[in-house]
Amino acid sequence: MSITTNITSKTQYFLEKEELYGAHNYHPLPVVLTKGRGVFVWDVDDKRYYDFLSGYSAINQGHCHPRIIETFIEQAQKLTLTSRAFHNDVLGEYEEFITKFFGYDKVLPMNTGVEAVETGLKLARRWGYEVKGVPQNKGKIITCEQNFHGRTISVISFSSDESSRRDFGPFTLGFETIPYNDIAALQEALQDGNVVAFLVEPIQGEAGVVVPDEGYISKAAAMCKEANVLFIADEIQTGLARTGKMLACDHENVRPDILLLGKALSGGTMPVSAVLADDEIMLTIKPGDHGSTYGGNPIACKVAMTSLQVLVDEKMAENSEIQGAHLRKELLAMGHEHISVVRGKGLFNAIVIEHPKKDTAWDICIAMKQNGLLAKPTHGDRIRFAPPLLITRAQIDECIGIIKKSMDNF
Ligand code: IF1
Repeated sequence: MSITTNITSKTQYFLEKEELYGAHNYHPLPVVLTKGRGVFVWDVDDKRYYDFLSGYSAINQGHCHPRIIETFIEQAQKLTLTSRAFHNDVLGEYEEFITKFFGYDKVLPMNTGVEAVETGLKLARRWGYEVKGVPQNKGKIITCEQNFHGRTISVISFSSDESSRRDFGPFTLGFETIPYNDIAALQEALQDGNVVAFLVEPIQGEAGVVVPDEGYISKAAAMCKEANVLFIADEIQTGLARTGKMLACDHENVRPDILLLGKALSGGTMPVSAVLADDEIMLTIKPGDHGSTYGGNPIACKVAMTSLQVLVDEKMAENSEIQGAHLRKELLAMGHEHISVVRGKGLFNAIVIEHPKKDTAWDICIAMKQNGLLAKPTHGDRIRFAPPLLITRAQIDECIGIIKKSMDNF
């Protein structure tokens, strides 16, 4: 890539190790981090940065949140894993906590986000056959173009991203992809009586924080209800206060039939995901039908409870709403000739860079790095701005200064 200046020999040392011994499945910014606290991370040369990615929204509560870390350590010293072959004295308490928190009958605990997605898809199919009465193996799930739901073979089967799919076939059947934010396309797709579910991100993250028209999510949910089709919301990235409400679906008062959570459910400490649904759906899965070794482990359960409680106690949804609006206002006020779009909700935001040179978004991210702010480009021309949700107005203003200074060279 074009500019990779100021890389110290210490940084170089770690970059080389990864290059030599790690699979080349990522192209990270050339910064090596060693410490994090709140909205800040530090590199191996002790340079401090604002984190404007927040571990793809896993760090909503801020790096190394003291209460989350304390909970983690306390449980780690007591009991870490029982597997689900035996009961433990934390799982039930957590299940009660999270189901009451979000208002569902039941929860199914998993680890990574994509496992929650796979679980949601399995539940929808099972419900389709056992409750809706769809003929065996005819169940169909509707998904959206430009979606991102993870990287298993089934989930990439309905991806429209060529690099995620290339040479990974053959793919899983039973998915139909329609344009996002297109109510007419959904109406059409719902005509098929074998449709069991509609899987959607309330705001598309990987696509570059694509916010659908107001009313899209509520109309889509209502149409699914009408057609006896499950509305599955992937809130793995949009949920947990990121967009200014506890769930992005809350902006339109929608209660998904199946709710998928991950990432910030552990405040960035370990993979913790969850699938929430009511009994009619959840009880179609019987003992032995589905699960995972680590799903519902005592550390995960304790950490998830604290992570959710911290969001509430520290009013992170409210702060996300306020600081996000301020950030977008200031980005727009900058009126920079190379920023063609500013969009987002709460602290889930992106700008689109318009510049004759192809790698400009990457180069801007390198410049922001030199100036003390970390963000990552996607799709070549988009940069996501998603800091931890405890960021203050003064810090946002300082970051606006960094962004402006970094962009002024282009
Ligand atoms: C990568 C994006 C973010 C997600 C939604 C499920 C998952 C994700 C809505 C799967 C994961 C990640 C994973 C990371 C990059 C990333 C990402 F740019 F690709 F879209 F966050 F913005 N549903 N998102 O966003 O969760 O299994 O990873 O825990 O794969 O490189 P996971």
